Amino acid sequence: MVSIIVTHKKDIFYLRDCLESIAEQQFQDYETILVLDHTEDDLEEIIQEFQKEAHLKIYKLEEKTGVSAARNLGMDKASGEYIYFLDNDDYLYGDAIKTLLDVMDEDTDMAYGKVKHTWFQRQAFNDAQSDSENEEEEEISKRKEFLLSFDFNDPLNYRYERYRKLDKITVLGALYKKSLFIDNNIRFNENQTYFSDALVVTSIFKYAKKFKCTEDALYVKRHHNDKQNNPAISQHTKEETMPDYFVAYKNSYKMAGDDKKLKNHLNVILAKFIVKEYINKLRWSEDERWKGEFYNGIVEMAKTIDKKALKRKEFTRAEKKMIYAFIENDFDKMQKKSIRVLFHRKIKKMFRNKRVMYKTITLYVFSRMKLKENWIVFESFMGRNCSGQPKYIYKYLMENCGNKYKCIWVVDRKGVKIPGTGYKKCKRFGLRYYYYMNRSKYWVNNMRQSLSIPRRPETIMLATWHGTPLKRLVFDMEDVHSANPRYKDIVYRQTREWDYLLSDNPFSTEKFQSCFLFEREKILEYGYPANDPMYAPDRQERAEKIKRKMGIPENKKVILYAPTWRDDQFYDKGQYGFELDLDIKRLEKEFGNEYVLLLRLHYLVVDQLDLSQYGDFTVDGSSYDDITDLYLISDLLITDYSSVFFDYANLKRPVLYFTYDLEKYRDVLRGFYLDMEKDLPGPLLLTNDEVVDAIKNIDKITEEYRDRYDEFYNRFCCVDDGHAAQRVVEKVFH
Ligand code: C2G
Repeated sequence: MVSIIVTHKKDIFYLRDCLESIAEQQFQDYETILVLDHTEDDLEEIIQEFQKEAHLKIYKLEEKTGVSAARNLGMDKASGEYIYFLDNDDYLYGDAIKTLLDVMDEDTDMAYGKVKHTWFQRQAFNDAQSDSENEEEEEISKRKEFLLSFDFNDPLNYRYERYRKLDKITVLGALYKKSLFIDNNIRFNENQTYFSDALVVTSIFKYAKKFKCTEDALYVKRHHNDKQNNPAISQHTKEETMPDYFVAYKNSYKMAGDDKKLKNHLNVILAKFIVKEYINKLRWSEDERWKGEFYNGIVEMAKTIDKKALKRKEFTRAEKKMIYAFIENDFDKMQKKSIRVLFHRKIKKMFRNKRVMYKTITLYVFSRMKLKENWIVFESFMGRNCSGQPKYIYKYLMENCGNKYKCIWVVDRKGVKIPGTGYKKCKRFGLRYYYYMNRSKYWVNNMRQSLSIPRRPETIMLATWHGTPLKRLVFDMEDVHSANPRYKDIVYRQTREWDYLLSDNPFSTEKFQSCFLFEREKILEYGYPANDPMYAPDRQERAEKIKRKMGIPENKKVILYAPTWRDDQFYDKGQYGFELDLDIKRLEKEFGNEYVLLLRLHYLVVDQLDLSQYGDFTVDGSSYDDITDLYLISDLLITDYSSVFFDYANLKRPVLYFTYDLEKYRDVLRGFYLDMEKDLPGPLLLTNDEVVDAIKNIDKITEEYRDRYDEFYNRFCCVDDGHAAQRVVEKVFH
């Protein structure tokens, strides 16, 4: 009854989710037409696996290539009464097909579901979706109300929201009667690589007599978050796609015929393209075609614009004038108007957004001042404290270089303590921050720097990073579950600004190259300055002093619990929650006489722990600025997937892993570089019982893990020797 048309060229990794989602449809009267477009993937295994389950029928493109040709072939081969297009990197949620069929009746030509965008693989999406379904109920009913206010017999009304940009128009997410395509000879233009959906959708809008829609049939459209290695079609450059843009627009316009409403929509799409996208290309692109060939192409299309179609609130007066200049084919006027539009926008943005204002001031004022050769800006953990590698590099400079350097610390609030004297502080993203950053020759940062600071060519950035990676990072991650979806792209741009990257061991050196797509020559495998104190001759006395300062009795041993953050427990961008699974009451009962428990949550976790109920047994270490101090005073570390244990191992003290959510963390959220079961210097403990047991038998465990610990130490702590800061300073600062 239904033919699901899936086209495949590459990305076998994504295809599994796609086919699985089809196989799990309860509705069984369908076929999956899988059209292979000269793929180099070895699909034998996956085809065998899904042959029956997903009712596969395989066809190959012979002479032709491209999504359009593949979809056309799929339509030719489809035997169903209905067709549904599904890209090989997307998937269905729940019983999408049946849900669509249920709303169809005799004379309905198509039924729209909802297209939902995601950066997640299917399992994570499903989890998140079912979690949010209950919570969102209220919102859903509101949306439904809104939808119901539309005239359902007019497809454009419902689709209007999505019918705004040519590259947003899609045939996906809807079930069509095949006869709609055949009777009206609707096919994808095989000469087009991009935007071939536009003409098809315009034709559908023109010919479909009756349509239905349901919010409950979800098509999940997956973004590719790895623009560098694996670009999706929509991530190709504008310059590449422009020729197809013209073809798609013109053909769609022609197809609209005398349908005024459709024509108006197309006009608005073009006008928006001019004032939102073309204008930036004209201003910033070095490609001359934006002033020649592409300009002419747009003029050609703009001739059809009906000025009345623009009479909406969507365009400002200046924008309209710019569009009119296109209609009149007056390049000079258009350019002048475009400058005005951009100027208005910039001013508006500056008053709305302080950072834009400061950036502009930096560009026009600060960057014209002289560069300060001896200024160094330090930032650790986004200004949260003075710790990590930046702190120990700074300390070394203070102790060994006299007044040669002026050090500036970036802080995110008042009260961040900085050791020593003679330093300056500036608030992160304040005007002085822009000033110091722009004028200083050196930047030292243990995380990724903000891209909003205009950087001079002479600036030298030392990226120290903040740990040997256990969890897969950036380009080694297949999926990104963190809150910012443009993650990979942003990291790529940030890491291009790094002149040096510090590494603690050969393992990190190797991983940093792949996870940041980073050059070996710029990596300094010098060890971590923050680990220097662990080799200091006076480390014992230091530890006693810190213990006293924190009010921990001398006769008590210290268990440091330092877990990491969880990608799926977030409130907002960069703000994570934490659910404490460790049974503190129980630990207190068992070990209260001998130990104190020092709790240290990750810096991304904003939850505060209320420890008042545990009395003296617990000590709150979360707000303590420097974790190196906490390492020094603890006798035992409990962690999970945090890279703290790589640093801690320098002390050769026991480490336990409380990995109650190992499977989820490894398989869904992140994935690891190491084999957690084989490579770690301590046992994985899944329950509180096991934790209690392990602490009781800590001497036995130490004995058991001695060889593994030595191996681990030799592999990961082999560079640290107490002199990392010195090596770094001698290399980087001249
Ligand atoms: N950290 C801390 N307290 C914790 C956990 C971590 O102070 N409870 C600090 C430590 O300095 C640690 C660093 O943050 O070395 C990194 O911690 P991870 O938990 O490993 O987390 P993440 O920030 O994701 O960094 O290559 C390293 C990775 O990027 C991991």
